[in-house]
Amino acid sequence: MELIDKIVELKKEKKAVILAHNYQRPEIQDIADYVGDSIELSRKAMEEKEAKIIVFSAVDFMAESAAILNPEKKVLLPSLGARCPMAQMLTVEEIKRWKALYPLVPVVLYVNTLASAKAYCDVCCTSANAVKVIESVNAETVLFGPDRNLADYVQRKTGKTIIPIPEWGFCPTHLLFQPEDVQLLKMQYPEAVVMVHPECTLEMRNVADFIGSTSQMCRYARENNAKTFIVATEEGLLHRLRKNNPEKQFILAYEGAVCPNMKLNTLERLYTALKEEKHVITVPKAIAERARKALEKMFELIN
Ligand code: 5XR
Ligand code: SF4
Repeated sequence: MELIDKIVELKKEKKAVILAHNYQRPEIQDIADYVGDSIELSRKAMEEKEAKIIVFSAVDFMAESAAILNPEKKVLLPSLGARCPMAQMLTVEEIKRWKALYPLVPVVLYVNTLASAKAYCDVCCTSANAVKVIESVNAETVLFGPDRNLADYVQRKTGKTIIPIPEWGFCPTHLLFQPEDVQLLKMQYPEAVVMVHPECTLEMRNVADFIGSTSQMCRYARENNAKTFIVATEEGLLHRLRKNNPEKQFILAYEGAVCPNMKLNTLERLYTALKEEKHVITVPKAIAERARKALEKMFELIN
């Protein structure tokens, strides 16, 4: 039996749902019940009342959020090594240090943080709703982490003072994009629309026709009449974009834009994870409760 058939069979037998982030390998996206960004997927998990097991094919912090929002389900991460380096950049000690410096300033954290960090913030946001969340926060100055580029993007959009914590946080994959590459591609495809993720540098954001998260890029590409798109985000999203828009052309703005952490999840590891019910992602109750409040506050502000 083929590996894919084995996974489908096991999935039924165990009442499992497979969720894949937009940056997962094509073969994983194809076998998944849902493909999306981490919050879309966590919400899907909440809707799947019958499911006992959630295989969350993504990185550590995303599986943690799913576990926090779905405490009665078993959340499995196919590869334990799939950890987001940006999430590691903001420790609880660092947050406490900034809070001590600015005791009256609210802390907004990007969901790309560990649950332990989320437990120390007022509200979370994703790259899709960061601007809306910051606008809704009743303060002109906000502590924001860990992504410095997203912080800068939100500051420009909202006019509020955003203090990045740490001062230097970044996504190593999105930092790889350079405007020179886009300029060359534009000579070849002058009509192309340029979509850039807000985790990219300001120089990259300056050459964008559209700046948005993975879910926003999907919507934009569907609704926009352009035939060709130059895309500055992790290459996995291009599989989804091409699949959903077969008549359009998508070009990755830099060939090497791969998140190696996301790619640690393979079909083989997903199969083993489902079969052996590993690696179970759990969050200590006290932390989970506080992190859950920050996530729920985000849902409140954006609805
Ligand atoms: O960089 C990421 O990890 C992906 C992403 C996205 O656009 O999907 O930035 N994730 C955030 O939006 C967090 C929520 O899903
Ligand atoms: Fe983390 Fe960047 Fe990979 Fe997303 S793409 S999981 S932010 S390293």
